[in-house]
Amino acid sequence: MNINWYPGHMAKAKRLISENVRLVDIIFEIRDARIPVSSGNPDFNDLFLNKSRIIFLNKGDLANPSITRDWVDSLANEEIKAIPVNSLDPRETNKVKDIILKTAEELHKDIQKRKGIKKTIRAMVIGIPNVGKSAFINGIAGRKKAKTGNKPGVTKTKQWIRVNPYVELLDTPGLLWPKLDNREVALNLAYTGTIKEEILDTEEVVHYFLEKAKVEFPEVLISRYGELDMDLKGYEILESICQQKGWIQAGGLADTDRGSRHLLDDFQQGRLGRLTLELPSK
Ligand SMILES: Nc1nc2c(ncn2[C@@H]2O[C@H](COP(=O)(O)OP(=O)(O)OP(=O)(O)O)[C@@H](O)[C@H]2O)c(=O)[nH]1
Ligand SMILES: [Mg+2]
Repeated sequence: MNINWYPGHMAKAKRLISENVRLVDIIFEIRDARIPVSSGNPDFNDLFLNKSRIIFLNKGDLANPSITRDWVDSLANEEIKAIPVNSLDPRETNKVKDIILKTAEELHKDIQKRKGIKKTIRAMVIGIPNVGKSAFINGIAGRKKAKTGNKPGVTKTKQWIRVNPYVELLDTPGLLWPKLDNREVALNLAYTGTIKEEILDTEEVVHYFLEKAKVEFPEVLISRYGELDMDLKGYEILESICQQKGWIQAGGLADTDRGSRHLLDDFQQGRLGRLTLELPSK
């Protein structure tokens, strides 16, 4: 795939984040629970060296819940605190808010004890594009303060949002992987909608998605699209799906352009069920 991964506004986003690191007490990293590895930008490790960090596995409602629990355990083994969440469900964001306020209160008291000042605790919310940073902040703050949207690149600049009298969250623009020489990571980011649709070859992306699906979760394809021959190649399965669904061009050929967009949307909206694409290593 030939994709311009790192456009100018990414360099700008990175600068903005690194300039603000010193202003914050803690980092909240938002990842996608369906791809907990691919959605963690390796740049963050350098940018946030020595800062305490909590990872939120967002879009938990779209991921396989038992694999999400495995991820939380596996990250805990590496001494990384990870918390699954669905940012669109107020019951879940309220629970997360309690955890955040408790952590902030501890920090607040600690700073007061050491320095004798009542300091506002500031957390920077970071993550790759479209992972749900702004939705997460809105969930925690309990109102629609940060603009969200179902495409990458919605948040263009930083924005502080107050959660309570002594806690503030900083919304930041999504930061893509610096370079994407790992094809599997690139594809995972394409499947989940991190990369702008306009610069993707959707049919190629869906071909690879079907190559994976036919091995790892064929029953999901069959239950959504009907009987399919899993010995076929990904793009041939796409053609069969188009035929079954009646996505046909004039002349009777499969409309794979339309079909691939439907299929990607079905996955992204959870209509294929709760699917996690990356497993923790045992
Ligand atoms: N199903 C589900 N959708 C979510 C969740 N969190 C966010 N979304 C959706 O994901 C899309 C992206 O959310 P945003 O909050 O705009 O993402 P962002 O990380 O701020 O994106 P940028 O600002 O573009 O980097 C929106 O359509 C949200 O409604 C979640 O937990 N579950
Ligand atoms: Mg945003």
